[in-house]
Amino acid sequence: MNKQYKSYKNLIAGKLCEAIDKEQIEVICPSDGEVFAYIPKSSTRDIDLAVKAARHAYDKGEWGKMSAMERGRILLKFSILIEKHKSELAMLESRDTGKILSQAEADITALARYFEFYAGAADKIYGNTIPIKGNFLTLTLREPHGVVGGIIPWNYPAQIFGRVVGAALAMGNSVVIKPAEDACLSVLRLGELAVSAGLPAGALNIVSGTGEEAGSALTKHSQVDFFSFTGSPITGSLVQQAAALNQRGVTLELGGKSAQIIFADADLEKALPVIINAIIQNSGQTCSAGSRVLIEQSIYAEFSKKLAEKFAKLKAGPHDANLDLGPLISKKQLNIVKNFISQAEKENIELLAKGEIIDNAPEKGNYIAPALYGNVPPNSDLAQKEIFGPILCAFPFRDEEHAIRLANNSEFGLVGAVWTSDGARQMRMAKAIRAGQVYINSYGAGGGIELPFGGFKKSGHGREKGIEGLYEMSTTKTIIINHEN
Ligand code: TXE
Repeated sequence: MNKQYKSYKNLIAGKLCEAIDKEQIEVICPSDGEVFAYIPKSSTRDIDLAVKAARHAYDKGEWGKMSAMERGRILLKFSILIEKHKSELAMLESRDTGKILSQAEADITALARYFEFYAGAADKIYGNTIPIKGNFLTLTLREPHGVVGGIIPWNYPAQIFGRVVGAALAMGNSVVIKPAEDACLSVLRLGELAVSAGLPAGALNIVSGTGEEAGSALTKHSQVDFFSFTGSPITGSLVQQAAALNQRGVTLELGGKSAQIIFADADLEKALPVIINAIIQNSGQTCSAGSRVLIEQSIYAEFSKKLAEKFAKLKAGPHDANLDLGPLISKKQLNIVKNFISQAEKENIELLAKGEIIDNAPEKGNYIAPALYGNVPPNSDLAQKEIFGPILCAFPFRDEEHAIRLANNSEFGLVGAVWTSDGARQMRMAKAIRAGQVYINSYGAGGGIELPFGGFKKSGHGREKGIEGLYEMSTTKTIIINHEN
């Protein structure tokens, strides 16, 4: 281990600590391939300690007894503290994930907003009274699950931390987070800030390590009451199976292959940059990336040419070089994307345009040039699989019915977009698209903190963000009072 690099620590029971076995994982910068920090490589024993701390905080500690108003106040302090450390956190997130600095800054703004939003909502979640016949009064209470285990990925560590932890803590749960081994420095740093914000010991625990060891130990732990997972469908199934052994609930957010549908009557100039940004944002490593563009036949040639011209000018380089895209997270992800490109070449899928990697990009960085493919066969892997890279597939469509069929021809269903000036068509299309969020004449909503988010089909189940995110982090208790004399 090189002493000049910072060793980050787990947060367990309010204390920053190394893994019990003192093992560490090297943190590699995606821009230059160099090690620049270390994180704990935690084992089952560390996870067990964290779950016990969370259990104690919820069952017997200060956290479990705290009023919703007090919880909200602490979360607001945390939000303000995040804002104060915004540039430090953004730089850390950018270097750790490879995302361009402006994206990392937007992510930290969204992170602070999650805590602000859920701080305000903490004491505004009510139960109901239900009329039933006879001498009964029936009440429902919304209660926290207890201990929530959150497994978060590397593409948006800070934002996903915000949506999971903000909602879980606001509802009164205690939390154990296992962030991704590929990028989690912002999350570990947030553990330090949470202590400064006055979060009671054990309310939030953060334990880094591999998915196979620490992640799996968390999902199998019998003392965790509910899980939130964001990641791949394969791992999502493992998490769901492990949770099922203890009959625990899970929200799963498993990515997508989202379609952006553009009709001839749309404002094409307005749509163009939005459509491009929806796929190059975070170098395409976004669950809600708009990775398919469906273009009405009559404007296919003209619009795909315009897209191609813009694509050819896109530049990829280091995270801090102020370009359009940064590197991909890892060599593993780079190989996944390269394999899709080689397969597209073998299948002679039409390459309409390719951006560039700047000349002086470090050789050991994980760079990939953004690419636009045209007339993509609808059942090819390029059209069907989540690539998680800056690769956009274009398809022509004949009419509304054809556009809907193509859009829904996917095992995923996370997000969709429709570009048209016809109001009735906007609604028809929005209702027909099988996805959790549908944008009309836009894409993305600055993190969409207030908006329910989640998938249909293989994109997962359960909803995060907004007030629905709070409901997921709670359960209903019904109290039936017999007031007969
Ligand atoms: O994901 P994993 P990976 C997709 C994307 C990407 C692919 C693979 O297509 O190319 O998944 O990425 C933890 N028990 N998404 O391999 O394995 C792991 O440590 C419990 C989409 O990184 O799903 C990390 O914290 N946990 C996605 C988290 O799961 C386990 C974001 C995600 O890793 C585990 C990321 C196990 N057995 C990738 N194995 C999105 N929806 O945005 C791993 N983990």
